[in-house]
Amino acid sequence: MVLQCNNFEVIDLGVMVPAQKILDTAVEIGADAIGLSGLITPSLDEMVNVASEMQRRGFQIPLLVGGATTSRAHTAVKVDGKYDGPVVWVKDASRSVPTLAALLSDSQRPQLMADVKADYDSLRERHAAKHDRPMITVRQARDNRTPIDWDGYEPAAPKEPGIHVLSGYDLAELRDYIDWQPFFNAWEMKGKFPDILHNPATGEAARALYDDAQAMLDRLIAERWLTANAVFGFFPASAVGDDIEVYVDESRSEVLTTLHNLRQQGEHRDGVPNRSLGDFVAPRETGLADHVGAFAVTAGLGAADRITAFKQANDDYSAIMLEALADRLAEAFAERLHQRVRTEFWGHAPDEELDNVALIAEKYHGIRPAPGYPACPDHTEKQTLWQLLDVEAATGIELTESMAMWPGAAVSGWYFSHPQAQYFVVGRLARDQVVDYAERKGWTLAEAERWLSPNLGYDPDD
Ligand code: B12
Repeated sequence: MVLQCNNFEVIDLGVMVPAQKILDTAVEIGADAIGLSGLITPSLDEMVNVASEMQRRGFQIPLLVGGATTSRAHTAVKVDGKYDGPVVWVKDASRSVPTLAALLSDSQRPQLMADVKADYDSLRERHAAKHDRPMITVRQARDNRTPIDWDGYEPAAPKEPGIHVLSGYDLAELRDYIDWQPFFNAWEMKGKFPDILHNPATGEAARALYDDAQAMLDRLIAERWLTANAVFGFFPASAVGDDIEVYVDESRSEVLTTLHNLRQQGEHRDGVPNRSLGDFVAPRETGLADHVGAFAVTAGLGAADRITAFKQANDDYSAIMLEALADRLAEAFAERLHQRVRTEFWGHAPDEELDNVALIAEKYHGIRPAPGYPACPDHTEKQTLWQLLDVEAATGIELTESMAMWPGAAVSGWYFSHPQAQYFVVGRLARDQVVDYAERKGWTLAEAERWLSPNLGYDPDD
């Protein structure tokens, strides 16, 4: 949109577009440049594939890379080497105009590419040095697990066990749970909410945006533009090593499925554990009757058609606004549902009373990590979640081949109730853990290295 506003003609091919279609279209229309955007890490691999295909087919035009999950480092290390033409990571949409203008100008391109090359060379060097940082073996990491005293611990039994579906959830209720900070981030407005509304420099623009958002929320709730659905459930479970066994029923005699977890392997200071999500469920040998929860929510059903309609009417502003609000409502739904899970459905914190500020600051017991987030970076665990809750049939949320959810305004994850459960970053993995993980998942090592590629602490080609 920013490029279009600056007189570039942009052909938007949409989401989840195969490399072949992108490249065929580029040839067909004589494109001057190709741009790729990535939200979650599996799309990073696809970018590498597109770059390789551009090389194979003899392209020479620039390839621009952007989106939340991309980085200069990834572009330098993984994408740049695959294609001899210019490959440039663009920090945000506003940078796309000067960057593309320079790339298409014979006089400016050499300087830009010299700067990019120097920058990427130094990033590649730094990346290689990162592999030298000390790591411990997976066995040592397991010996340094989160210290939880299971003696005398009484896991909370879910008040309402089994699987629950909530269809057509009340959007007016979810509105109060919106975290407005990411909304302003999405519009690239810098500053903290709610102070941003009163900032002398940007307050007026921020207030106008906020007012427009409230007006659209009023309409979309009254006219039922969006449908919010959720499915969630609680299952008898035990930790076995780093993994979590989920049982068919409370007799715990038959395993229904296994949730696979990764463990931090960086060398930590004394007293700092090497965490894994498996630490937060009672180990099988304790004999404790613990549970784990799973959920998937969306507030985006119905959004796509309306967004297309806004775009067709050349109302890009409303299109972005609706998308941003659907995303906020999905996140608000995840927050509200987790609150209800803690106080009602699982009920491990029945007396909790927190306002929205305290909820956003996560001042509660228990966590809801989502596959793809730093504590559980393996996106493929969503497949297990989809099977466990029959997510698509229950809610209409589809899981694509590259582990994205459709509609886009969707969140899925796990519930842990232990008071010591906390978020953390798994970070880099050594080969011993990847080999072990591949075995547990029934993958080849190459498959494991592909799905875990953003976390590898070594070069698989070495
Ligand atoms: C908003 C958000 C969401 C929203 C909306 C998602 C959506 N449909 O867009 C919700 C709450 C629904 C969500 C859900 C999920 N999310 Co999310 N989400 C974010 C968040 C907070 C912001 C992303 C965003 O929209 N930014 C605003 C936009 C405008 O910025 P942007 O994407 O960076 O793009 C700008 C530039 O990069 C540039 N740009 C973008 N593309 C291109 C392309 C070109 C060619 C150019 C020139 C420029 C350019 O222009 C844009 C404007 O300046 C990020 C964290 C973060 N701070 O980035 C996590 C993040 C992207 N999410 C993440 C994850 C894991 C998920 C989930 C998988 C979690 C889950 N299991 O439920 C789901 C996946 C949803 C799906 N549909 O599959 C991870 C991804 C990391 C990873 N390992 O894959 C992130 C990075 C969080 C994190 N730190 O772990 N998410």
